[in-house]
Amino acid sequence: MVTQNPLDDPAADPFEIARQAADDIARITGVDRHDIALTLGSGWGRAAELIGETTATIPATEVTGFSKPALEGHAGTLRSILAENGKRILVIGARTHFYEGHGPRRVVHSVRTAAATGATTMVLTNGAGGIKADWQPGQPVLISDHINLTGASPLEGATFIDLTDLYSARLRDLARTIEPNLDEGVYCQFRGPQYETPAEVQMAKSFGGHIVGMSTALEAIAARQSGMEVLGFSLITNLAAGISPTPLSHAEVIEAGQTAEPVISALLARVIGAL
Ligand code: 8IG
Repeated sequence: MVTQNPLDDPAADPFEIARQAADDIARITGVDRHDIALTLGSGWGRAAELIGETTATIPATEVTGFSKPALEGHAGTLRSILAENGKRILVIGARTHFYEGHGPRRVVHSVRTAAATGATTMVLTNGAGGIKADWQPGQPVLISDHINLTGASPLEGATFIDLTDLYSARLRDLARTIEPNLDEGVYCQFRGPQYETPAEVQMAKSFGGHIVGMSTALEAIAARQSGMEVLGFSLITNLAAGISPTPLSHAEVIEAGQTAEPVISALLARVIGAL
C-alpha cells in the first residue's frame, strides 16, 4: 500500500499537521509539553545519552507527517528526555534533507512539530565542511548566521519574517560560558547531495561563508517563524573542497565524526543543561 504524506497535499495546512504530530508525541510519550528541541546531525548522535533520562523513544514513522527514512531500513527516532533540571527535551534523530527532493515542508516538519509540542528553544546540529583555514576536522563551531543557497524557503506566500539575530547571540554567549574557545561562522546551505566544487567553496567564502552544509538553514527559518530561539552547532568533519589538499571522502567524514563524537556530545549536553 502506498501511504501518502499529508504534507504533500498543497491544500493541507502544515501547521495543523505539525499540531497533529505534536499530539501523537504527547500521546505516545505521555509528556504534554517539551521545553527544548534538539536535532542531531552527523557526529552528534551520542549527546542524547548524556542529556538526561530517555523516558520514551518513538520511531518517526509513528508520528504524523514524518517522512520515511532516506536510508533503507533505518527509521529515525524521536526521544523524550527528562534533564536533571526538570526540563523536557525532544530529541529529533530523524532529519529530512532538502536534497531528498520532497520539498521544504517535509524538511521543516520536525521543527514545526517541536514548536507545537511547546518547545521555545531549537538547537540544530549538523556535520559540515569548514572553510576557515585554521579549523581542524573534528572541531565543533557555533553558527553565527547563514546564507541560504538552496533557492527554496519553508515560508509560503507573502510571509515576511525578520532574520536579524536568527542564531541567537544570547544563546551563543551562553554556549561560550561552557566552552570559551568555541569559534563561530556563517553556514552556507547548499542543495547537495553532491559536495561543492572548489569554485563553489570559493564563492561561499567570497560571500562571507565559513561552513558548507546541506541542512539547517531552512530549519532555522522555520524555527524563527514559529517563534523559537535558535542555537546552531556545526561539527567540522572535513575541510571544504579545495581548502583541503585531498579529495573529500565519505569514510573520512564518518571517521572524523566518530572520533569527535564523545567530546562534542559532552559539550552539547552541558550546553543543553545550561539552557
Ligand atoms: I559531513 O564539505 C559534510 N557535509 N555541502 N559540504 C557540504 N556538506 C557537507 C560537507 C561539505 N561535509
